[in-house]
Amino acid sequence: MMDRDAGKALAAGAAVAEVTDGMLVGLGTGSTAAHVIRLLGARVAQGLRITAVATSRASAAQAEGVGIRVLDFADVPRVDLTIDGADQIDARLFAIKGAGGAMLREKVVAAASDRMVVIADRSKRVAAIGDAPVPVEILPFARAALLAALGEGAVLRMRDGAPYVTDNGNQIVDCRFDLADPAATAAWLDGIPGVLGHGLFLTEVDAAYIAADGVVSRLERATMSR
Ligand code: ABF
Repeated sequence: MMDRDAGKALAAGAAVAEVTDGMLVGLGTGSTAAHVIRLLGARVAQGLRITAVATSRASAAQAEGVGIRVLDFADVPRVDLTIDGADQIDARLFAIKGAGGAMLREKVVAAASDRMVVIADRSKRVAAIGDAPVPVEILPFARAALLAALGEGAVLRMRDGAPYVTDNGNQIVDCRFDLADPAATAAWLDGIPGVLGHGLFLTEVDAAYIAADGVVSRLERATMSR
């Protein structure tokens, strides 16, 4: 656990080095992204001038707590650089995100970002995304119909005996999909009425910093496909 946390901090440090004066930074969610916020707060205390948007209330609160000025994303048309964690990431820079429940906000912020970087310890790096649950944010009104539509293995996420509620007031269904063709799965999900978002990030990630054995390696998207 200590080793994993050290890896998260190392990857976060590599990504934070990309942040320069004047940037508007997208802040991710989760324990890896929390290192980014902590490190950015330290740089802000030393004079770095940035503003930020956060992908969750928790990250906004942490950022404000360390002196980072957080803007309302509703007022922000573009973000310079977003740094976020993932549940799985592969060499194609396909990621599964959303174990933390924030993937809808994470995706809209990523889509509005000139550059989106994933940071992770080695446990997240896989040959091909697939054996992690794909979280799907749903309209609670359509819960039963969507559970049926999302197929075998779809489980409503619970917390303290009640459905988990996202920052957007919605619910999450954790799904098990055969991801032989991730783009087809993402397109299918995107087309289901009542599905508001999902954790398949296939085009959003521009680069990843992965920490293993005290060394950070960077994966960079080779082509301009966004
Ligand atoms: C966010 O937090 C999510 O997209 C992802 O599910 C989760 C990763 O959390 P952690 O960094 O704590 O493993 O980035």
